[in-house]
Amino acid sequence: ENGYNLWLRYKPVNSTSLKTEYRSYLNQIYFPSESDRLKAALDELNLGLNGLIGIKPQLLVRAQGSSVIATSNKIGALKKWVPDSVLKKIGNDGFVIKTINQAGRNVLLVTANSDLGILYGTFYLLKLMQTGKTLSGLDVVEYPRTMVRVLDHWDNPNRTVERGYAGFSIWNWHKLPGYIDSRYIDYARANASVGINGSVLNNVNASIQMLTPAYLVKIKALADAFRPYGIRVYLSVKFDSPIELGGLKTADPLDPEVIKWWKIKTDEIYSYIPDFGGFLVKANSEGQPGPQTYGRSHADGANMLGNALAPHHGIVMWRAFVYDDKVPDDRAKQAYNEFKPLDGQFNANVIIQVKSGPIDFQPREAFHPLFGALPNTSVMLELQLTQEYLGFSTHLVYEAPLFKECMDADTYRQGKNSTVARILEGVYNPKLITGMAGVANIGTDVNWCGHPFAQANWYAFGRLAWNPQASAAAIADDWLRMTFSSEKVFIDPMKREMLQSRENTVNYMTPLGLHHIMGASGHYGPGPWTDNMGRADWTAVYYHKADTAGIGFDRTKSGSNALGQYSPEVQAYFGNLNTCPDEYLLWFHHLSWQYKMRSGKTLWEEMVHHYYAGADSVKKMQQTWNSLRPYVDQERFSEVQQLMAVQYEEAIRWRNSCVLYFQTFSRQPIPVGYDRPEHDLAYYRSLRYPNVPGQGVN
Ligand code: BDP
Repeated sequence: ENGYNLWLRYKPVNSTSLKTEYRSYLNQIYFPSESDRLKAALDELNLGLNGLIGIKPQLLVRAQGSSVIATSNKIGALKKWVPDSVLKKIGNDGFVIKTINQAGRNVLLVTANSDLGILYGTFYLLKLMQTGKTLSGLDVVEYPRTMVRVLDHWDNPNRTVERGYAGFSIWNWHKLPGYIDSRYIDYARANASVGINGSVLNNVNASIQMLTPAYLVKIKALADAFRPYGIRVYLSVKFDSPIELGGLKTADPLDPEVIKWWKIKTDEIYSYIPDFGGFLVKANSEGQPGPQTYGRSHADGANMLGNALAPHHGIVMWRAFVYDDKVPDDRAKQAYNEFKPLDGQFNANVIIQVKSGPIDFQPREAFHPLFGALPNTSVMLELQLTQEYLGFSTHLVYEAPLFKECMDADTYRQGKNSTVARILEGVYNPKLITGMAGVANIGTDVNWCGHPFAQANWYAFGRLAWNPQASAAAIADDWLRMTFSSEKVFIDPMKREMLQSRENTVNYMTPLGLHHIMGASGHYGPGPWTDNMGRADWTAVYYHKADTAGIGFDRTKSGSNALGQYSPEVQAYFGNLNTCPDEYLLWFHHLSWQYKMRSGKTLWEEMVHHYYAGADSVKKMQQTWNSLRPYVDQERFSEVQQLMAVQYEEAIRWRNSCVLYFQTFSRQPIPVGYDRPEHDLAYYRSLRYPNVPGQGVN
């Protein structure tokens, strides 16, 4: 196995009793499939059942037999089992799966309001069988808690991928529109299986080429291929397109010519793609043009595009990832400062896309202060699946715990328990659009994501966008069963490793709240010494602020007071050294090397301890993996084994580099009991990574 089939492998069910049960339900089914979407669902069911239990079900012409899979207007007498209140609750995308005992006979019912709901319900049913669940006594009511569930591809027209570590872009622009690679269909299947309903095809550092007719026909071809799977396409657009593409003198969002240009361009896009999703915009950030270039606000810019999209029901996803080194303030504060005053000024079809933390997808950040601070504005969460700051596709890092840490954070903006997740679900303002975006980790590698375990991050993103309350452990459990094996002796230890993997990486990279100390530009290995990047906020020293007195970024009142952007409860929690968790210590505080930690160790000793524990835990993970050889196919076993060996080497390198570098400030010995680094600091500083993939703008 090479990993191509992701979590949709449909391997034969081992248990005889389950096999018998599944067959008894699914031998004969009523599954009307007059639309492309329903055909896609039925094809998937056939594929799955063939693999899982070796049958091709007989299709009935009426709502009878032991399985009925149809929209609620086609289920005849079974309708009485599905109250209108439930149908209302599941909305357009949800579904119901119920085992009904009717006149002594069990009937499996999958129903929904729409064909899309049936597609999602079919994937759910297949998941139940893939994970070895009984189909008896089911009473499932599922519906997504967010509306816009999109992957953001940072793919360029030349097929390079910014921060992409899985080969080249899967969009073969040259062969489109004539050639539809079967990979596009498998991509759409995988997305639909977890409820992802949109795909932003190109990099936020956008090329204007995407808006040219030559590309629009290609984009239309992708949109047509994805449509049966409920996936809409979106485009990242460059704010200056009216100048660069349209030949206008300005891109001022209030200029009538500019307004007209975008309206005509938008209408043109919809003439190709009637269900086009809308635009994603990175404006006035990292050199990208934006409305501020013309003295206008983010709201002016976003609303202008929103007006062009509104007649077609499209949306604007406007990114809050803005910072400017000309602003003489903590980078962590800038997005809040720019967006908070604009609350309530955005059009109804504009949603602000906010990264999990205020810096940039670090292994650990405090949650972004904009969550909860914009009660009258639609806000979506942007997560990064591609492991830009997490060891690329060589390190095994299951990101769901990182995502959950942000989503479970309590903003206190609407009282206790107003978590980021609840804000994302639109609990506090039902008028708003809701959504989640994941920066994709997908490329041309045969296993899609570069590392066999990186697929889990794509999977987990979809599951969490569907239900932000889902647990990282339950998602890992399902993914492992479907991707590798359902054997308990495999699942238990490997799930533990997955759940621990992010913390391991934090430990050997950025423990105790450290951040942004990776190698310059490439963002792969350690670079705590980086101090010369042309602008301070791209260096490492800006963030760790180590000196002989201590280390850490003081974001309390005595420092940048970024903490002041949170609710009073959160300020009190992080601001007080008695309550601030160790994990966030140096994110918010600058402390002396002698500072006494809860463990009784000094800060220096504690830091060293974390670096060593992080590297050791990778060794332990290798041992676990080696012990699981009997449960994994040879090819993937060996791939993961090799990658873990690289990860271990890298973890040691991170550890030694950081410990030796910070030691130049702490002037303390490495405590006894820890191995001495093999080389001196000069050696680690001299190391280079040639040909780092996925280079970006900074
Ligand atoms: C950073 C990346 C950069 C992206 C930027 C963004 O280093 O390549 O362009 O984020 O999100 O993480 O726009």
